[in-house]
Amino acid sequence: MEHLAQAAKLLAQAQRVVVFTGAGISAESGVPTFRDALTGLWERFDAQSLATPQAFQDDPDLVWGWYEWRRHRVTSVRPNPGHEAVAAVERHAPHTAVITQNVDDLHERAGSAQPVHLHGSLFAPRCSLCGFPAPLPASEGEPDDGRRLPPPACTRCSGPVRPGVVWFGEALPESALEDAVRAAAGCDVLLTVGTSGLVYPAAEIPRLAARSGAAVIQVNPQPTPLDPIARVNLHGAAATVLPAVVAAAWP
Ligand code: BJW
Ligand code: ZN
Repeated sequence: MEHLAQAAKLLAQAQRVVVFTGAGISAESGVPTFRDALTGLWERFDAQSLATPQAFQDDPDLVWGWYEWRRHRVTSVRPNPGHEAVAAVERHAPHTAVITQNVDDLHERAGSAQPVHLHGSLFAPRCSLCGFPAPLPASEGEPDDGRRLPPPACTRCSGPVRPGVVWFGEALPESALEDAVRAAAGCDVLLTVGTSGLVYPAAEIPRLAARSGAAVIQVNPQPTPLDPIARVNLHGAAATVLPAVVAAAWP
């Protein structure tokens, strides 16, 4: 409780806030975290190997099938009180930037104005050869667990369409990374929620804020490598802890 009150006070007094989120914020909506993303029949694969350009080149049907299955899962779930609390922070503290590593759209659906997506989106496929944006395939219901699906062909060059996400070894979208760096370097408080803090360069964002003098507040049920830089560590689930912090900051 003492920690929660300290976090609430820091937030209420801040002029500029950054909320930095990872897969943990969507866990309670029913979206598995990245490290738990291979459930059911996908369990025999390794997420870190599938989320690579090499995997798509070697087996496009496998990778496209995995992402279509995940896109349908996200479409069928709803934002949770954690996402709603983030949108509430934006309403109370008008100079708030939401920076997410998530490829789902749950921040938008909870009312966040313009979350910055560092790792792209499940909803913005594009051609893997020429980069031309591709329409989302018409929904035929949830693809079977573990089912391969051939990617659609690009309408401009017939190349295979790929998910609009950032895979390991790929550069992050330049303007998203610039926005994130600028916001982190200029904020008074950075609230990091539900991220393992293991994947770079995104994991540099809370570290940059701390080096620039911001107070870092972390919400995570588990210890992470960000523990040492956090001024306040709130050990708990986002959907419980975030609404409590918001209620205490703006009673
Ligand atoms: C809860 C909860 C609840 C549970 N409430 N919390 C420096 C050092 C070492 C390596 C590198 C480095 N710099 C770059 C690298 C290489 C690599 C990297 O970081 N590797 C590490 C694994 C070591 N980085 C890259 O390759 C990046 N690109 C790059 O560097 O390019 C260089 C380049 C420059 C110029 C030209 C060309 C190249 C790209 C990284 C892209 C990452 N993409 C992914 C996949 C996206 C698509 C998809 O989803 O399939 O993004 S990987 C995956 O990890 C995904 C996530 O956004 C990201 C972060 O994961 P996140 O969100 O932290 O989730 P989890 O699952 O790890 O953790 C969940 C957390 O939630 C846990 O802590 C739980 O406890 C918690 N939790 N329930 C609150 N209810
Ligand atoms: Zn093309």
